[in-house]
Amino acid sequence: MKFYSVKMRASLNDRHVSGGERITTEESIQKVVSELLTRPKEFDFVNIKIEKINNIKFIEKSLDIKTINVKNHKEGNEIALKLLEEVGIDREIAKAYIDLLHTGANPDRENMRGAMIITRSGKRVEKDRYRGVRTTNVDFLHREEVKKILLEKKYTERTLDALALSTKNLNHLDIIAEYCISDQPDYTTGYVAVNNTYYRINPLKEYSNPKGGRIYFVKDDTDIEELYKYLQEESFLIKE
Ligand code: PML
Repeated sequence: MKFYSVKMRASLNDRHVSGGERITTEESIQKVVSELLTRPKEFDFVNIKIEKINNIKFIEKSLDIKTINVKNHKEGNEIALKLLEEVGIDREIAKAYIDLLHTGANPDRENMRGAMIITRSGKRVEKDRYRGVRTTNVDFLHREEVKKILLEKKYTERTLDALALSTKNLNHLDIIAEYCISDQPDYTTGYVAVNNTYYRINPLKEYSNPKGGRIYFVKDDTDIEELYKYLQEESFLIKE
């Protein structure tokens, strides 16, 4: 079977307003393009890129999801730090970078476009502190079925996309953990992905905070070039 990557990004007045990506079969390209085009509420520019994937790989199963409801984002972050400590990430190191993410992690103290990469010993190693690294080219083989199951459990489409992304991340042996909060001011549920589990922590950030992003915690001897190639170029479908 042939698979295609379909990517959409829309902007208004030169500001990014919406984006999305799918991996789909040849027969479903039109349907997927139409669906993606319903995402931006308003735009003056939209770019749709469709590319054939020559070497698709499969991941058998997505991370398990566990939801942790807490009183407030401070309690949520305490739990996040404990989960990270359990896989050997130093509490002070994790806290310093998490605080940075909540207050703007690029050199202008705005959001980065992609993720920070932090080694276990605390070095910040992404190649560009504005761009960060972006995990792309991942989707569920049966996206609509997985989406239905997640929505029935009162999760959101954001969970679906984030679960795919973090499943690809943790499939790489050098990524020990991921921490994520949305950059949407009203979306306060975040997650920590560790030990094959996507811990959905609600809330993980303060309501109305426009800052957000992702941190990938990696082994000290990670080959950064190879990691970028894996995250940005290799294509994966998650079977279930
Ligand atoms: C969830 O609801 O499971 C958390 C999703 C966080 C998504 C962050 C983002 O990509 O905006």
